[in-house]
Amino acid sequence: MDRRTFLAAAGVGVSTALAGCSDFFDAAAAGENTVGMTINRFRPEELTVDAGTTVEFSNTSSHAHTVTAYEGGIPEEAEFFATGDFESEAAAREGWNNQRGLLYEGESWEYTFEIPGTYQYFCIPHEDSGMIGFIEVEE
Ligand SMILES: [Cu+2]
Repeated sequence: MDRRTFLAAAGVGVSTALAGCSDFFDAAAAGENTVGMTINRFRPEELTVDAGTTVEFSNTSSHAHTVTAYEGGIPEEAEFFATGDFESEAAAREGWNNQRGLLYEGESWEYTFEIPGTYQYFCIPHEDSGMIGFIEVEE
């Protein structure tokens, strides 16, 4: 297969995955332990990882997003997390008002999930559109 054929084949694979409704296929396209983003969704919306796994949140869209934990939506012993490294959900929301803590197109941000449990997070500008995600961390 020459380079051109390969690129055409790869292109077909990517668009098929993006067109599908299944988070499973989107996850496969984005790679393991990676959460991608569309204009107003995290892909996959739910991801299960082992404790100690570093998850990459990658802005694969042309819109700016945030990755912001719901303070009441993470395990009690877990630390709050957010792009922009804010210390609380309120601080992150205030930061967004000042255009801070945003991930722009092509940027990514990593977080290591140490404590088992369910983590609920969202994108501040697209929360109302339902841009909410879950990371399930297993022992
Ligand atoms: Cu967003």
